[in-house]
Amino acid sequence: MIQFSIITIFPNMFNNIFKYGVIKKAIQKKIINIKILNLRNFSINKRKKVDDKIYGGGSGMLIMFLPLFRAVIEAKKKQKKKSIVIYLSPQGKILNHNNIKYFIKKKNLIFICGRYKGIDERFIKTQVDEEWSIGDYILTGGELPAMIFIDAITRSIPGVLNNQNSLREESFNNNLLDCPNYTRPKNINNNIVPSVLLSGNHKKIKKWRLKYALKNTLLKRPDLLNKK
Ligand code: 4FM
Repeated sequence: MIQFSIITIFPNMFNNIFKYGVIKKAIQKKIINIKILNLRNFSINKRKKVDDKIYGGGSGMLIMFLPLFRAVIEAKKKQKKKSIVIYLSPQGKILNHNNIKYFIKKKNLIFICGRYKGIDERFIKTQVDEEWSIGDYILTGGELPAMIFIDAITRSIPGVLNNQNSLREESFNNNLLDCPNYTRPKNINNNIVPSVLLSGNHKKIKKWRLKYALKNTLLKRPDLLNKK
């Protein structure tokens, strides 16, 4: 079981996202559990304030140390195994399919979702174990990245996907894109499914798929071939 905890000022953003498909099943099978913590509940201010102006001036607000610190203590409570505190920001290490595997071995992942201009540097320095990013662009907050992390990690946990899907995944682990895939009907405006895929010859089909995976990768993502 992997415990995911999310610390956010917008807990309602997560109301529906985990109720579908593979993630829903993983929760039902108790392979993962997701806990949402509302940062405002950890404010010591009677107005539930969690942000303040930035020292040195300039526009925008910063999330304060103390509410984050208190929320992390709550997220770590009752967890016997070591927790990892992850701050999601554009300054983090960029997530890719290879480093997803590192996360599936963890027991308790705590995601800090920043908003406004970010969070107090002293929280990053003393409380954050790892800083991660989903890509080189700026979002309005860390909530969508937290959803993306949980989605991508969960589908990689053994037993979450069926065998067929996990085999497909292996090709991306190899730094290759998938080959083209087809379903019924065989003929759409004279655009016909490659005959080898209808042949039933599994050896030939495997060879065809590898060939077209290589072709796809060369045409669409040549940078992936350099890694091979
Ligand atoms: C934007 C967090 C500014 C902190 C955000 C600041 C992001 C990303 C992201 C919002 N998170 N990958 N890209 N977060 O943009 O993970 Cl200061």
